[in-house]
Amino acid sequence: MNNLLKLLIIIPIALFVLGCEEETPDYAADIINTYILESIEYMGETFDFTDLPIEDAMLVKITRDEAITYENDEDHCEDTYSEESDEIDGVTETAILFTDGSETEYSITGGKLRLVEDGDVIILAAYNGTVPPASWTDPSLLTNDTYEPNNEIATATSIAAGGTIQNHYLGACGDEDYFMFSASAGVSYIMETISPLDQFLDLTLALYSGNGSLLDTDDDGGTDFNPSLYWTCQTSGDYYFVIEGFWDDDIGNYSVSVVESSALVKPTVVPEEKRARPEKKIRLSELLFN
Ligand SMILES: [Ca+2]
Ligand SMILES: [Ca+2]
Ligand SMILES: [Ca+2]
Repeated sequence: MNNLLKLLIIIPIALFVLGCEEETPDYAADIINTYILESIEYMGETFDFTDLPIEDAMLVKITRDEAITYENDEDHCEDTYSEESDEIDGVTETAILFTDGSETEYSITGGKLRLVEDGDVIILAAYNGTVPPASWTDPSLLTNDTYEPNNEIATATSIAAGGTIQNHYLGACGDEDYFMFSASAGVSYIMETISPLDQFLDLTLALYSGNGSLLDTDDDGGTDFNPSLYWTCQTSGDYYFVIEGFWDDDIGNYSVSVVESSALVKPTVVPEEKRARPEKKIRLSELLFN
């Protein structure tokens, strides 16, 4: 066979092979992005995380070589966060293949990445913020409580004793929310909090006089794990109360109010032993890429 003939045969074959390679879709490119966990369907139950403050969020960065999950430290007390990498071997049309032999099914629905693992469905939405978010490395930065700072009497939030409800957030570890209200001698007041039961927030309340002496406290006198304090004012003036978590990892939304009570008799509060709280949320990263 002469050289020209050889070339005529080889060139089309080479072009065909190259062409095939070019046509292999780059599936990885479709999913390379940074995401925020939006919801999980776990053992048949759906958990929606769209309203979570950023300090409780889980972030996922997918690159060509790895899937990295980021989570804040568990009780948000530290300036640390966790970062867990799973090495990616390849991406097919329907699955992310990891170097340890495991794989996660995926699809892209409405611009969101939908992962399926052991029957659990994980929805990730694109995330444009910084990784890690500022509040993960600076626990003093709260993202959704406009009343901060209020961690001491001097910066207490004013609350009217007329039943106005304020929505607060018990944030970073050690967050204390101080309130100030004006009370009149002879009038009784009820201070109480309400929190969504699914947050398992266990709040406490302590009442102080204007000079900072402790007058009374309550833990679970209200509904669920919420405090409710009934108190009769002896001397007109400004009074303070502080809302805190019973546990170090109590974090979440609650509402608070102070109402004048016209009740002539102090409501009977049945003393109750401290109730055990259900185990808090599962560590989200444990559900991913395992
Ligand atoms: Ca707060
Ligand atoms: Ca505070
Ligand atoms: Ca409590």
